[in-house]
Amino acid sequence: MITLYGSPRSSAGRCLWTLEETGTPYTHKDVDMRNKEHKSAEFLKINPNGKVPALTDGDVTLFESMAINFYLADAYKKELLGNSVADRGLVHQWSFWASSELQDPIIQVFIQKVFMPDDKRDNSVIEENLAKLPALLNVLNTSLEGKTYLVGNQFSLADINTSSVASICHAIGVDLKAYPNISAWLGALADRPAFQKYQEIRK
Ligand SMILES: N[C@@H](CCC(=O)N[C@@H](CS)C(=O)NCC(=O)O)C(=O)O
Repeated sequence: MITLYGSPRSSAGRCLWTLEETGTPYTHKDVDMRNKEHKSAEFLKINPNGKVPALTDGDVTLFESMAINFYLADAYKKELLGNSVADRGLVHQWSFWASSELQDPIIQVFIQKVFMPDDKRDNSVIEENLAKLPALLNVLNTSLEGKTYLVGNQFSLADINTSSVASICHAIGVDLKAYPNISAWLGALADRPAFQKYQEIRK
């Protein structure tokens, strides 16, 4: 049986969405980060980084949300990996791009705006990282021109992994109306039944 650890409002959210897309039964265990459950000896056995998400599935134990998503797709819904060698390359490309290029500036702003108390907030970090976003969002917006999905005209992990990062823009006050293809893509993804089930878990 699969167990996914972590709040749906954390990086575990993209794994919960993927689990819903696969239709595979699973157990969800929230991890109480306010009470430092993610640093407990018990949880550190599952993820020695002391972070969520983590996944166990029989003998398999994994951390890193996008690696978990690749495992889930490979094990339970292969079409999410892309249907050709070229498409699988592109699914990896977008997932690595989202985690290594797009995510950091968005999270830097998120930390300052959402977690930092007013007296500790560093506006220079916010400005510096907001300034990086137009170039990145333009790459994504242009790549989505005339397309419903990022890769091969078919829903894949590229959409889950990339949109789960891009959508954090809403929480940091970046108006995605300036990027109409991204807005339309996020809207179409939000209509997916599996996404809506994941949203129910978030409530
Ligand atoms: N690259 C990791 C990031 C994991 C991560 O930073 N998770 C946050 C919650 S979104 C966390 O557990 N933070 C607790 C900490 O850093 O102590 C992934 O995608 O799984």
